[in-house]
Amino acid sequence: TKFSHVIIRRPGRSLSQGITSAPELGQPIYERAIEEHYDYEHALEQCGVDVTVLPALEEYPDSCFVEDPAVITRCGAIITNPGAASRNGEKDEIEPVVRRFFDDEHVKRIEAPGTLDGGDVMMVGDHFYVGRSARTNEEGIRQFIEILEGWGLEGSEVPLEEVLHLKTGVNYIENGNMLVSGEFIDKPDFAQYNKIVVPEEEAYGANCIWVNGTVIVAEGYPTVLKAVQDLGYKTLVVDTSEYRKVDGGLSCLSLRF
Ligand code: CIR
Repeated sequence: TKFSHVIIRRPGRSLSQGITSAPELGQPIYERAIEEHYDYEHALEQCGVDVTVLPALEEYPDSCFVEDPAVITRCGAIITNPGAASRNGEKDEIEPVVRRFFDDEHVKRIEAPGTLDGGDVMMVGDHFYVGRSARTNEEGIRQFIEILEGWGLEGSEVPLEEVLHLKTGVNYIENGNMLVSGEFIDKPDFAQYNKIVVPEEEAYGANCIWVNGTVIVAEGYPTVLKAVQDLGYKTLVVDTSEYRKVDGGLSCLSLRF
């Protein structure tokens, strides 16, 4: 795998109204969120990808989490049908951007009643694990796997019990290495990988991203950082604490392809 492109979208002031499962963390502060976003952009640039920066969309508080309305594979793009009502319209905002990179035959859509969030999709080579979650349903997964198979790729379903999205708790960092936390530590689906078990108190840190040999790790998760460095990866650390307040992390903030 080698990524050439990354798409990100600036947060808006409405980020403070984003969906959250952790209101006790308080609302994200816009000024800090913007600073963190610049740091994230610069980290990506250091990984040798071309970064497309989209403008904020105030009408969609969660729209900086561009990973959810689209999934981009090496064979084509899938515009999803996001499972949260307040986010569903984000698909129409991302589609024209994705079409700058792919022709018509290589852009497919998940259609209602199927729903799917890109945060539930984890790519491991040509295999895509798809979490069945509060956002991604059976029909969404069925359509998604059918599209993948049409391109010679494959997918499998992973039922989730505890976390929002699949990649909230499990992330593949290439070379057979997978960061696992919570309910994913003992899932048979991932038994074949070299698992790096993330301790409960650093669970948020499991959401790392691999970009062309470098692993970007969230700031404040020393066990995760050391484990990744011990595997020989170059690492970059980015503070995503404002996004954490609305359940967002490193992977959610970009589309990488
Ligand atoms: C949401 O609940 O949809 C946003 N507040 C967070 C989305 C995080 N995205 C992701 O894990 N891919």
